[in-house]
Amino acid sequence: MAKKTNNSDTESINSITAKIDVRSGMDIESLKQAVTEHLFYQQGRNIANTSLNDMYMAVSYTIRDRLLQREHKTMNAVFENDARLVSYLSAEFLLGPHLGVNLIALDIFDAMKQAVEELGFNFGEIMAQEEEPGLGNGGLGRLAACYIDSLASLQIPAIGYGIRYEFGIFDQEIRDGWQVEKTDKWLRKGNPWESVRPELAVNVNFGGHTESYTDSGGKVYFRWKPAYKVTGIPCDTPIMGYHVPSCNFLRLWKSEAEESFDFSSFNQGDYYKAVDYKVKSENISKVLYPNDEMLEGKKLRLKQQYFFVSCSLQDMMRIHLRFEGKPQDFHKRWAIQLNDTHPSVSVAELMRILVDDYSVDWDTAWDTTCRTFSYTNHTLLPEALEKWSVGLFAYLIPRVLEIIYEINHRFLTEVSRKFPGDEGKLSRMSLIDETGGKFVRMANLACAGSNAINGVAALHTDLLKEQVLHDWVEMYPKRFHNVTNGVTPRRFVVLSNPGLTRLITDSIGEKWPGKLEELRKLERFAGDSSFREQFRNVKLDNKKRLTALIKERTGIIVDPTSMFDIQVKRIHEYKRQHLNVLNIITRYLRIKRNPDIDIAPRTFIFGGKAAPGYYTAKLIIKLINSVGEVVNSDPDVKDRLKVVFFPDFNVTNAQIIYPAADLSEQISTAGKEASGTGNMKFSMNGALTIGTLDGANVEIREEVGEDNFFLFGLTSSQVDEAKHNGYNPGFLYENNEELREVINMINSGIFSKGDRNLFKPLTDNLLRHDPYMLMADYPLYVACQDLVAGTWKDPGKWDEMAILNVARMGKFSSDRSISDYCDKIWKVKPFKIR
Ligand code: NBG
Repeated sequence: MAKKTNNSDTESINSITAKIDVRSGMDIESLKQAVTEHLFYQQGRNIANTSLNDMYMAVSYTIRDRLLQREHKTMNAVFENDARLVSYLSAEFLLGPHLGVNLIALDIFDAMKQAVEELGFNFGEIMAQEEEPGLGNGGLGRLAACYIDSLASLQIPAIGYGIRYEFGIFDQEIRDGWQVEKTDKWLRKGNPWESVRPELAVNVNFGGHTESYTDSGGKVYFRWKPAYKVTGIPCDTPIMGYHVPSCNFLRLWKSEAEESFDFSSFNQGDYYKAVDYKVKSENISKVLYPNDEMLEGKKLRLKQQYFFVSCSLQDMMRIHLRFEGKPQDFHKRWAIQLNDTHPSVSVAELMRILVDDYSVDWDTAWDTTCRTFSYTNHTLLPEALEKWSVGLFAYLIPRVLEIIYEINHRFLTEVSRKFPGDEGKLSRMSLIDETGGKFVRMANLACAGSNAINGVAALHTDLLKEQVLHDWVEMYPKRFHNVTNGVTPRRFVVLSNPGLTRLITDSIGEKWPGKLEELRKLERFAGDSSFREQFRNVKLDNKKRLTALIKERTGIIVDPTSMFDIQVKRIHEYKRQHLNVLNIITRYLRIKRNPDIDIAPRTFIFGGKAAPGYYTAKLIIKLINSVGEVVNSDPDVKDRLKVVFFPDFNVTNAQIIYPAADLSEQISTAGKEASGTGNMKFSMNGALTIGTLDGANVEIREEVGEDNFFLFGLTSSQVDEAKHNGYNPGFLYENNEELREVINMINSGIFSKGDRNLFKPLTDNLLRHDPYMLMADYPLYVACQDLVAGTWKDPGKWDEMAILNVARMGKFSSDRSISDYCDKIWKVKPFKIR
């Protein structure tokens, strides 16, 4: 980093200005000059009339210059060396703000901060200008974002492919305790990170019919005569590796009409039709569907999937041919990862491109396809398994459906050869579900056309193999792998938690963010009282930061010295935010019964969005807010309990929330959460977990040690067993006094201004069906929360446990996950550029 210049020293100024490079310089003077030039030449501003947003834009353009340079160098090196590339196909990338992580990756955070401050601006305010690209719903999209970060940091040449939604996940407001959705206009003020590449546009067919034709040699081919085409325009965002020279990119497709007006309709006077086509084309990339783990089955969603898949595969084929590769050698150039089934129509689309566009024979094309793809499953919930009606497929992408039928025909022949007479297997494994209506099963398509299939945590992979994909294990045992999820410590520790970062670096050196196993070296500080004290102070500062934000966003005043007990994630019945509420009410009741009871102050913080059409999830949000209103204002409570629903949980807010947690709530019904990744972000920031044996909790507990994890609840096999034996939640209610009082209290209308019906749908469901076993886990959860409260009374012990959590989180860096994918699945190696 350059030293600040001394204005009186003209000689030194001259020597520095001589070196200033506004496009690539990394010293403070170069950065200042670059920012000023962007302001003036690109934005038509000078320092005197610069708004905060102008400044943010200029700073970002300055950084983008430096990223593009590195991106070009990386791509040139890839071409020169004929490297194999990874393609991560995902309908979602929940990126979060770019500026901070890019500064950290380039190692110029402090230099830029100083540059901006010398130009007269507050750096924090400038960073706060960025509208995060919320192009994802939750864990699945955020995982994709962590993975492209790690791919770049490990120097694996890779492109992320997805959709450039004009409106990402909705912004959440809370009104009268209810969720209200607001359009996410993230592009309103422009996006300085993206480069639009119209020269690389591609067209995608929709509708129409297919026809066959014969070449001069008598060979039969098929041709798709589409009703219309939609153009995909690539919008690229550089993805910089951490402290390495490599920079990859994310290519997101924006849809446009092939031509802006259909002049034939226009000339016939049908102006409306002409414009309608334009609108319909642009609609494809207009908005992200806000459902996670719930199929909506809308036509536009299938159009989105096919659109981005076709654009991406055409683009990859173009790149492959530029290397002078043969079309059938596509798999030698590309390893494509399917992030869930959303992009799984790829299997048929690559077949279409090879067979129809490049005349590759079917068997060769199938071999190429299977060697190209691998598929990650992210859920066991049956309602999330995608299927599309055959009618819709035939209407939108008729040629693709024909190809799926042909794949299925050959595939089922193979199945019946391997399992003669097993009709059940044939019907379950068929790519077409004919058990009632006809549907294309996207998971089956992905499994049939991939060389590797993986779950996202050890338990999830085991359950997949036992349950949902059992037939596939019997058919293709070697295809199955587990790759436990991970998260990037650059965003979720270095950027989010500068205090902890400083403390760790001062103690064990600076390598750990790129080599998270190094954190083990912290173990020896767990018993060191001065380290513990510093650790505790860092946590307190982070809690104060969150306290201020809570006050700003909700008006609620919380005590930063109270225990921050936090559950932030999508709102879903299986994640059981309402179990957390039952515990809060239990504690509230104990205070009401005995106002002098010794209860250490606790602040319960929730955050998360509910799918707009998911009524029960929205009612859970209302319940949290309603309980909060009563508890927070009850004088008997004397501030010992506070309940906060933090609105609009997104990546930006998450970066403030995770570092401030004392207790992390990971309380899903065992067997339902595929992995979870929030659990990792909390632990890395020194929170202790209260959790079930579900998803990656199992492995987190293994790593941190059972003494440093608050475990409770039924195991996934106990859950199955209880259901099998006729689970009776009503009986549990009758026989547990505390539980009965809690449920009765909700039904009494105390939390709903006397309305006894408001929360009835929730309580009735718990008493009669309770599919997620809250009633069974309730006593175990409350007892475990008592243990948590007891441990909290011994701060030294608590800090020791928390430090050990941080020290033992090495496994959960997304760098480890990506290395696993490279070794087990993609067979690619890092590609070091100088
Ligand atoms: C989610 C799971 C999480 C998991 C993420 C990332 C879907 C369909 N699945 O448990 O629910 O951590 O994927 O793998 O969103």
